[in-house]
Amino acid sequence: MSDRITSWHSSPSKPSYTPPAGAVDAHCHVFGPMAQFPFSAKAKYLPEDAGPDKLFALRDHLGFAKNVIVQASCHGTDNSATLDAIAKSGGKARGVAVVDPAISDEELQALHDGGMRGIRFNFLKRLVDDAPKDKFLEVSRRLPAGWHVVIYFEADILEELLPFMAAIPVPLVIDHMGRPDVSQGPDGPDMKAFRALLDSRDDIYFKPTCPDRLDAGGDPWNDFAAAVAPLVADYPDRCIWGTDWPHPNMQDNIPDDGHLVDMIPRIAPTEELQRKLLIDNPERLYWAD
Ligand code: 0GY
Repeated sequence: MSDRITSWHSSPSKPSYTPPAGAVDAHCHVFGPMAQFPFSAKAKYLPEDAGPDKLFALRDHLGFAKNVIVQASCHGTDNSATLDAIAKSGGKARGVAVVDPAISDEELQALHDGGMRGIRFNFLKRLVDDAPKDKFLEVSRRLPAGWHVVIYFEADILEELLPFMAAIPVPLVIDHMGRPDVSQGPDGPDMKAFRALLDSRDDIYFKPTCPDRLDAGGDPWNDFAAAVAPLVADYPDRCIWGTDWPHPNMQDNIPDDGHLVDMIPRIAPTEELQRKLLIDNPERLYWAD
C-alpha cells in the first residue's frame, strides 16, 4: 500500500441546521499525524493526516461543542493518536478504544484516565483480519465501570452475532445501525431485524449515521431519511449521532459534512428528539463521570 487517501471534503458547507448548544459529534476519528503516530502495519487503507486541529476546526464550523473520537482501524490497537486528540481537546472530547483483548486491567484503567469510555469490536472483513468473539467477550467482562462496547457489523451477519451480543454484560452501541439496506424502507427486513435486536435489551444504543455509506441514491440521501426517521422516533433514548469525519477510506461520493448535519432535523424533527440525540444520550454514555 503506498498512496495515501484524502477521504474528506476540502471545504464543507455551513449547515442550514444549527445544533443545540452542547451538541456532541459522537462518531468521528483522527488519522495520525503519521510522523508522530504511524499507522498499523495491518491497516487496510493509508490515509492522509487528519489530526485534532482539523477535527476541532470542523467541530466549530459545524456548530458542535464536543466530540467522541472512535479509534480508527488504520491505527490498529495503538490508541496513542486518539488519546493525543482527547488530551488536546481540553475536556471537549472522549473516546472509544480498540484493544488487544489480552490488554491488562492496568492498561484499561490508563485508557479510562485518558478519556476512553468504551471499546470497539469491528466485524468488517474489509477493515480487520480477525474478530475473535470469545476473546472479545472475555475483555468485555472486565471493562472499567461505566464503559460500553461499540460494535460495527453489516446487516448480513446480524443474526449470527445475536448470541454474542446477548452475552456482553455492558451496554452496546451499534455503529451505523448495523448497515441496513435503507432502500428497503423503514419496514424492510433489515430494519425489522435491527428493531428486534433493539427490543431484545433496553441498553442497546445505535448511531443513525452515515447516509453517505448507506444510501446509494446519494446526497440528499432520501432513502436514508425515510428509513431512519421512524427508528429515531421509536427509540429516542437510544440513539447518538456523528459525522464519521474524516470518513475512513471513502474515495467516491465523499460527503459534504454540512449536508450531513442537515440530515439531523430530517431524522429527528423535534427539538426534544434533537436534544436526546445530540446531548442527553451521548452525555449519558461518555460524560457521566
Ligand atoms: C466508520 C466506518 C468505516 C471505517 C472505520 O475504523 C475504521 O476504519 O470505522 C468504514 O470503512 O466503513 O465508522 O468509520
